[in-house]
Amino acid sequence: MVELTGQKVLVLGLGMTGLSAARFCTERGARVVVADERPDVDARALPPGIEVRSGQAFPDPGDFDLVIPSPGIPHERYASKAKRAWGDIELAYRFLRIPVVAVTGTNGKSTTVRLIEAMLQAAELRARAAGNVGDPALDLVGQPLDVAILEVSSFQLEAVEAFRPKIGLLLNLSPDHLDRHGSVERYLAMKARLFARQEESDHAVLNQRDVRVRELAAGLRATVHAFDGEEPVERGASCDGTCFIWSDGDKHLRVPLPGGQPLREPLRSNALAAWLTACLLGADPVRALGALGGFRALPHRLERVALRDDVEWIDDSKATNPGAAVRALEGMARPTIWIAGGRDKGLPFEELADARLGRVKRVLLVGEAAASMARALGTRATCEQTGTLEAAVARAAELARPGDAILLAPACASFDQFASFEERGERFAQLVADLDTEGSP
Ligand code: UMA
Repeated sequence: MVELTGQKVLVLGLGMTGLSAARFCTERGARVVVADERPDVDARALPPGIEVRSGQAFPDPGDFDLVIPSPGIPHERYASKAKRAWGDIELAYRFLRIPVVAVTGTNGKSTTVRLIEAMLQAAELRARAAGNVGDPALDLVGQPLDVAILEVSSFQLEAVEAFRPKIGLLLNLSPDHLDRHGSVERYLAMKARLFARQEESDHAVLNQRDVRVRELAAGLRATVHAFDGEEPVERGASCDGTCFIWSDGDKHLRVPLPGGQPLREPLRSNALAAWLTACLLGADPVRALGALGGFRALPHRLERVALRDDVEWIDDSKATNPGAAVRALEGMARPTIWIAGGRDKGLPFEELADARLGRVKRVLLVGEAAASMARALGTRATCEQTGTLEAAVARAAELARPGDAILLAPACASFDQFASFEERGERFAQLVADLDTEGSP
């Protein structure tokens, strides 16, 4: 526990994190200053007594006992001058009195934390997810819970110190956020901080199919458990099509999937990681897996938005990096028309050309990255540059035949044409719904 009473605290950024950190510290007797470079911040939700400095340069971090940066503010902006700098994840960890599960990886984090939450709740453990998934981590402090589940981004891992989750999950690693971290190596190093303080009595749950994750496993102190959607594992969880299997050496526990339905990637891997975590926390394996039956995909993550004339329209707008798009494409069961493109984040597109593209009939490219993606895909796929999402949807409707799928998996950020990946996904769903209207008598 940390004593905040009388401490001078500087909160950097007044978004979701800043608001929760400022409230948290004020309630515990700290003298809080909140700084945000935006001039038009809305400080009405802050409790009284907090000084707000907006629309100006950040104060000197050295003048404060503790600096709490929001995830969007890079390390270089405060770290060298601050006496102590802890992000909200670190602060929450120091106040939580319950086991913490922390989930990171390039893709699938939010789905996995929601799965863990649902599985633990199905096994009657009081569990709640927070962190990068939406509700700030500090909201969990003091709640009547058995387990805290935190989604942790590479941005948040820049500002941890003693953070030691009981179970740390690394779902996958592919290049992302290079504009912030500068290099793939530094991005990977940030992700690895999840495990830095773990000891042998802690657990690391790692994706055996991901080569970058496997390489990282060798240096960990925690007990390693693998999950693998295709091959058996020695210690951890695997899938034989219709059952999940929890293995420890020669001991194997098989549990049938609800409804006996096989799961497609990437849901299969995310669900394996979640189930393994629930089992390690003592949840009943059968009840935990039962939660999968009622689980709905989160919005804009491989979400089926329409099935008309036996053509499936899928919104994976959250696939904002090449790794996520590859995972989506490789899980497609139908011949696929793939809509991709948007803002190029400087990530390598070669990974797309190396993916299994056998089911891709046509690629419709939109936005700023269209030309560079077409170059990277070369002769691996037939590409058309349609410019806008509107034009891509219209063209996809023209090209689709019964039995096909149309997949929006951009591999890029949305900011060239939309405010967010959510807005892009909603626009896609709307365009598809409008096709219905246009097509009806
Ligand atoms: N600000 C500055 N100067 C800067 C940068 C930001 O003053 O240089 C100010 C902005 O004016 C703004 C505030 O800081 O008022 C915003 O802070 P923030 O960008 O850290 O956003 P929060 O609202 O605190 O949301 C953050 C996460 N945002 C980011 O990591 C960018 C949310 O993840 C997270 O849900 C939330 O904390 C709760 O934990 C979002 C995200 O995009 C969903 N995450 C990335 C991802 O998933 O890929 C990592």
